[in-house]
Amino acid sequence: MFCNQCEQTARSLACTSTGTCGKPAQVSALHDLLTYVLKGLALVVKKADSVAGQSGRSLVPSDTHPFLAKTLFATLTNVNFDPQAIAAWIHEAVERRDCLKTELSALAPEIEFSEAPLTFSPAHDLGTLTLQARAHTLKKEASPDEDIRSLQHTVLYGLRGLAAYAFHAAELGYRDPEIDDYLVETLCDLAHYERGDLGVWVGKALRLGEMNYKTMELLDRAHRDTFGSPRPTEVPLGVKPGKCILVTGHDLLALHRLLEQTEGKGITVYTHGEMLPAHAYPRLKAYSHLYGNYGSAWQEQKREFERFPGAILVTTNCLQEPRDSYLGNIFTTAAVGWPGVTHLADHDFTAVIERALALPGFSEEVPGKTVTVGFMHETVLSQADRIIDLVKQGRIRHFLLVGGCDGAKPGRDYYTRLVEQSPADTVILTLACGKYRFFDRDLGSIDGIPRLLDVGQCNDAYSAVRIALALADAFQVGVNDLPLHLVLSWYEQKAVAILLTLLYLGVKNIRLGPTLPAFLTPAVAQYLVDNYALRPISTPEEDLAAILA
Ligand code: SF4
Ligand code: SF3
Repeated sequence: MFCNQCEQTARSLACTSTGTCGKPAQVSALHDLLTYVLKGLALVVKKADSVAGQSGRSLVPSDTHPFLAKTLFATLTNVNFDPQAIAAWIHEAVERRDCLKTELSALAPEIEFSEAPLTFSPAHDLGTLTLQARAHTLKKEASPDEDIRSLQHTVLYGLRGLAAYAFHAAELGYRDPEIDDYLVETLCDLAHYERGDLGVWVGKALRLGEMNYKTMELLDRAHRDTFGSPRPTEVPLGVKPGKCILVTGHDLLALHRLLEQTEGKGITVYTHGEMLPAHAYPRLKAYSHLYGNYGSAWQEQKREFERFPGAILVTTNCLQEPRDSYLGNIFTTAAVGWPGVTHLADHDFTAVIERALALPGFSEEVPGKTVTVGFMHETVLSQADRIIDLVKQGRIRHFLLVGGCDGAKPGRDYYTRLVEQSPADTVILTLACGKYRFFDRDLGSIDGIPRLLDVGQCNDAYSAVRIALALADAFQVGVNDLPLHLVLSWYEQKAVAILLTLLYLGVKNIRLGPTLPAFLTPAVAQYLVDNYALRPISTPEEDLAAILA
């Protein structure tokens, strides 16, 4: 086993026996094999596209790209641990590949299918399939040059993150042919890992950042068109008596379908983790049984799920191994899976609802604080004139974007301390699950503008970028000349995609923690330091002093 794609990789090098995330070696091997056969599917899609270009008829079924997106998403950290589910996708990818090969051969017999991922034949039993997988690990299917391999893995991990956004957008009916083509193109590039020098792969990493920006923009549009533009909304953190369902993850459509199916059933729906910003969307908050937020970030789930007296629906990352105490209460959907946990397809949530009705629910009201969510780009930019005036008057001196993933490492309290120590003339924009470290702090406001603005999920990083670019425009300066500093925390591969987007946009001086990615070799990391002044976090005191200087 070799996996180094996330921040909690063993010894900050790689997980080589079992994942710190709980991913067994077999599942890791199957993730790698799935990636390999997806490259094979992409290679034949590319050939089919070139023939279609000549004949004017597309041979590629329209659900191919969403399939690529969903299955790449399944290999992201803490998404799918179910060997049977992954094996089924490996077989489906090969079936799709072979159907397309047959059609293509009939139309253009001169086309050759000699590249290795185009001829690979998967075994039907799981044991042999796992043995086959060992020949196609991510390390073997990449350049022998460690710096080029580092960039190829950066592109692959970024692609997994981008695929998550593309999957959510496609579910809502939003596709962009450029993004679909990009998924195929990049998988083909990764299949031809022997091609291209260091400079070429740096270019591909930045191209990923560009396409991730477009994908996040598409998802932002899909969310706003489908659920309405987010508005500041107060969310209770307490609970009320009654039957209940907890929904975690990022998938707003799954939440919407659950709200439709639970309407009038006497069940209260709570959000957890990255689902918190859902409360800001008018067409979601219109459901009166969507009540509040329970718990915090993903790494606290075992304790929080154990105490929750209802059913739990996991719509995306980050899933941890369920404890026996709530194994019967938890359900997965879409790309998520855990062996032994009931998986619900096609947004049919009957089983979750039945389980919620069978469980006791909360017996009494527990009052709690409230937090305000919904400061996505439209809301913040509707206040742009006031914000600009406050900056000109010197009442807002700094903007800090303190956002990104949460995780289990003790060093992550850096972010809490940074926020707590930031001066009163600082506005803090935050997003993603890392905000749970400080999301309920009362930081006050500056002339009615709250000092802590929740921009949403990691999926809403587009909003933060839009806000930064609009402020730069208003002050007629470059984004690096704004009194804005980015202090980011990363854990999984959506954060990798977002980081590449920021680099593509030319954003410099980003502080990244708790550690730099293990998949960056010293030479690649140095390239980022030299060209983007990317640096690891140090201490809140030191970093704040440097930022505010
Ligand atoms: Fe290790 Fe992270 Fe890979 Fe899990 S996803 S096996 S923790 S590197
Ligand atoms: Fe969090 Fe898993 Fe990344 Fe969406 S839920 S930010 S870590």
